[in-house]
Amino acid sequence: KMGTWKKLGVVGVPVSKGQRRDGTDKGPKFLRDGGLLERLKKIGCEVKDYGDVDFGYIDNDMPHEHVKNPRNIARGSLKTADQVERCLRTEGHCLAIGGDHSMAIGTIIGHARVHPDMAVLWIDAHADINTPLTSDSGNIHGMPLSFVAHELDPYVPHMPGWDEVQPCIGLDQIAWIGLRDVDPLERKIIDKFDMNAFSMHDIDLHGIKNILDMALKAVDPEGVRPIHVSFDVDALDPVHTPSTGTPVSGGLSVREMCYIAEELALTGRLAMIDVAEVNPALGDSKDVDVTVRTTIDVIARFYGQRRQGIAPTGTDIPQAT
Ligand code: B3U
Ligand code: MN
Ligand code: MN
Repeated sequence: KMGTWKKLGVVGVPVSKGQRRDGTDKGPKFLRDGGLLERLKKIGCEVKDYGDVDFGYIDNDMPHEHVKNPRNIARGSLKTADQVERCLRTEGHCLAIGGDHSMAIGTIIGHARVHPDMAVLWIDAHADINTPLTSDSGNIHGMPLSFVAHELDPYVPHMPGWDEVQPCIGLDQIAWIGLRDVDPLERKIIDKFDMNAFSMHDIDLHGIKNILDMALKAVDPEGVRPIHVSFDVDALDPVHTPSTGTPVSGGLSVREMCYIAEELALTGRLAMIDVAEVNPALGDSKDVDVTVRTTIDVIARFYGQRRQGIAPTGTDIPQAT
């Protein structure tokens, strides 16, 4: 075991146009103001802040069929990919704080340029694998996986501004944990390609330890691949992360999520973490506070903070004289 990543770069991805509600664009600010970077430094991380990706704004971004904001998302995704690639090449690890989950189009493309063999653990209530043709909502945050997977290329129509957004991973490199709101045609995709989808039902049946083992075995059987965690805070039960756009009851407990984060940290292979769908515009100030605090707590466990405590090196128990 190599231990945990201690050197990392933080990239803010202030995107909100992948879904209908304003506010996720403030996610990076609230996580920073909530003390995320200080917390990581306190647990021994060497943190470089890459700031926020400049999403700019394209006017007259008319929907393509019913898909909303296609040009803004495409351009922002490519900028995100460039920033993530630079961060990974320089720091060796990237923490991307969003932003709605369309952020992962850019983070996965950027990560795949550096580690094309990575394993993606998608921790979410939702599968986010709608294509523009299967999506009911037209919200791109429900589609990111369809744009990055080679096998789905024939199912994804051309959209204006999307020429350079190209698939970069195979479906066998992806596993979900925490699913409980999967659209019928998303299920069709999961079944057709025999994908690695672990729902809350599976967690109830097997327990979180076995499910994490199964998910890792599915995407990384040899235990050698760089790991990309895409963590949608709505994977957690809405009592823990109420300030999010599409809460679904019956989610992961903080304990289950801490277990996942602590175990993944111990692999020593975490290369990139996305944190998506914190929306500080939703709920009252208590809701925002608990959402931000819980999210930062979970993030810290991906970087080595353990519930069992960590003894300092080079400091002994003070002796009474
Ligand atoms: N599957 C639905 C709902 C949804 C997906 N992701 C979130 N909500 N957060 C859709 O719109 O594609
Ligand atoms: Mn999501
Ligand atoms: Mn979700």
